[in-house]
Amino acid sequence: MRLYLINPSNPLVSIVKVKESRWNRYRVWKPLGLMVLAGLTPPEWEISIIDENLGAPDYAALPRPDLVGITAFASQANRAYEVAASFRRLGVPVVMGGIHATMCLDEVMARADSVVTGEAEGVWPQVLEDAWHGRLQRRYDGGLAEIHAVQPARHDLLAGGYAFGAIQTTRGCPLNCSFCSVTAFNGAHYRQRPIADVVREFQLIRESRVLVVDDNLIGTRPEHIARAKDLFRAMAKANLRKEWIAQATINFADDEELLAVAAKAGCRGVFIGFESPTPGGLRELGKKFNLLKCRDFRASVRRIQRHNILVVGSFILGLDVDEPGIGRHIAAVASQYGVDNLNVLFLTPLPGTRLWDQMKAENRIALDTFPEDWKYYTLTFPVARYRHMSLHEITEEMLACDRDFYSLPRILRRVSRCVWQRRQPLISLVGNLSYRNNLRLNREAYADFKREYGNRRNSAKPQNCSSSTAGEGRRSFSTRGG
Ligand code: B12
Ligand code: SF4
Repeated sequence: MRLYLINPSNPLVSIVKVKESRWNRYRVWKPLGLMVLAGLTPPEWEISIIDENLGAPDYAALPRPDLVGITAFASQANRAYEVAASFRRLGVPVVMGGIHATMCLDEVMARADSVVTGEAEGVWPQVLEDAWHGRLQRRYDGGLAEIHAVQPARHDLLAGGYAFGAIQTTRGCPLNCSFCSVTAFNGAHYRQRPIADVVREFQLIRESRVLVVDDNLIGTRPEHIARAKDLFRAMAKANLRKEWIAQATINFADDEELLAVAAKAGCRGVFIGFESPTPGGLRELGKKFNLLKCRDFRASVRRIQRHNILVVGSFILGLDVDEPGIGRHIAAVASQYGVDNLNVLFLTPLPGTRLWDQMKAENRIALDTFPEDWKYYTLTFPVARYRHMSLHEITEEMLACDRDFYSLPRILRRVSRCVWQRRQPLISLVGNLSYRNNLRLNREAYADFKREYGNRRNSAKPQNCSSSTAGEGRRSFSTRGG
C-alpha cells in the first residue's frame, strides 16, 4: 500500500519562495508533523513525504497512492483542499490532520474523507488499519498524546533541500497568550519527552543544524528548567556535533548555568517573543511573563548573547493600544534591546484562540470569506480591523518598521557588533540580508493584497469555520475602532 503525506504550500508565504531568494533556503523548515506520522506508520506501507514548499510535483505523473494524508496550518488550508480534491476525484481516500483540521473540523470534514483531530500518536495506526480494510471512519480524535509514546520522526525520508533538520522535545504551554493556538491545541500541561529518547533522535538527524520546534524549550517552572539543564547536559555528553536554534521565553536569560549548558549542547540562536514594546500591549496579549517587574530586556538579551547565542526578537503589530508610529517605535525598541534579528507580525485572530473569540464577537475579523481567505492567515497580512489604524496605515507601519530595522547602516552596526563580540557574524549577516530582501517582496504582496481586497469588498456572505461563533456578513476593511 502506498501512502503520500503532503505538506501544502502557500504561494503568499514569501519565506518559502526558495527560488526568489537564495537566503530563503535558510528559512524553509521540514514538516516535522508528517515525519512523526511516518514514524508511526507500519513498514508494510510505502511512504513518500511531499513538501510543496520545495516545489509542488506533477501529481498526475506520480504513481497512484492508496491513501493520502494532508497536514495544514490555517494558512495552508486552501491549497490543502485543492490537493485533496484532485486525489478524491481519482477515488483515492484523503485523510486530513493537524491544527487547522482540529480547529475548523466541519470545514475540513466537508473536504476530506476522514479527519484526525488533535495529536495523532494514539489513533494513526488505527486509521491506517481501517484504510487498509476499506473502512475509514469520518473522524478520529487523538486528543493529547502520552508523551512517552512519541516516537522518533523518520528523518531519513526528507533528505536534501533543507538547511536545518527538526526535532521536538516538549509539547504544550502553560502560558496561554491570547493570540496563540498552542495551548488550545497541545494543552496547558507542559509535557517533556524522556531525555534519552531526545538524544537518540538527535543522533538520527543528518543535518548539522537543527530547529528545535518546541514552543517553549525551557518551560516556566523550576522543575522545567531543571529538566532543560539535564537535557542539555545529556546532549553535550553525547557529543552530537549539532548546532541548533529554538524558541523560548525571556526567562532563558535568568539562569547563567542554563545558558552555559545550552551553549555547550550546541544552542546558537533563540527566538523570543517580546510581543509588544509597552506594558499595556503585554497586558492586552496576556503575556504576563514579560511583565515581571524589574525585567531589563537589554541586559537579558546581552546575557544570552554572551554565550554566543543569537537572539531573534518577535513583536506583534496592530494591538488595540498601538497607534500610528508604532512601526518605527518597535524598530527602535528592538534595536535598543540589541536583538540580532527582528520578526514583526500582524495581530491575527487564529481559530481556537481567545483573540479569535474576542474579534469575532466584536465583528473585527475583516477577512472572513472562508476557506479562501485562510491563505492570508500567515500573520504577514492585516486580516482584522485594527483599533487605531486603517489597512493602508498598518501596512505602512510594518514597512516603516522593517525599513528602519533592516536599513544597511543598522545591519552593518549589528554585524560589526557580532564581529567585535565574536558572535557568529556570518550567520547574523545572512539572517539580516534574508529579512531585508523580503522587504521588497512584502511591499509587492501588500500592494496585491490591497487590490484584491478592494475588488472583493462587495462580495457575498462568507462561509464560517466551525470554531466561529457568529455568521455575520462582511464589512469594509478600512475602519478605525472596529
Ligand atoms: C515549526 C513551526 C513552524 C515552521 C513550519 C515547519 C513545518 N513545515 O511544519 C515554520 C517556522 C515554517 C512555521 C511557519 C508558520 N507558522 Co508555525 N509553527 C511551528 C510550531 C512551533 C511547531 C510545529 C511542529 O512541528 N510541531 C511538531 C509536530 C510533531 O506536531 P504537529 O505538526 O502538530 O503534528 C502532529 C498533529 O498535529 C498531527 N498531524 C499533523 N498533521 C497531520 C496530518 C495528518 C494526515 C494526520 C492524520 C495527523 C496530523 O500529528 C502530529 C503528531 O501528533 C507550531 C506550534 C505547534 N505547537 O504546533 C507553530 C504553528 C503551527 N505555526 C503557526 C503559524 C500561524 C505559522 C505561520 C502562519 C505564521 C508564522 N509566521 O509563524 C507560518 C505559516 C507557514 C506556511 N507555510 O503557511 C500556528 C498555526 C495556527 C493555525 N491555526 O494555523 C502555530 C500553531 C503557532 C501558534 N502560535 O499558534 N511554523
Ligand atoms: S506565545 Fe509562546 S508563551 Fe504564549 S502561549 Fe504561545 S507558546 Fe506559550
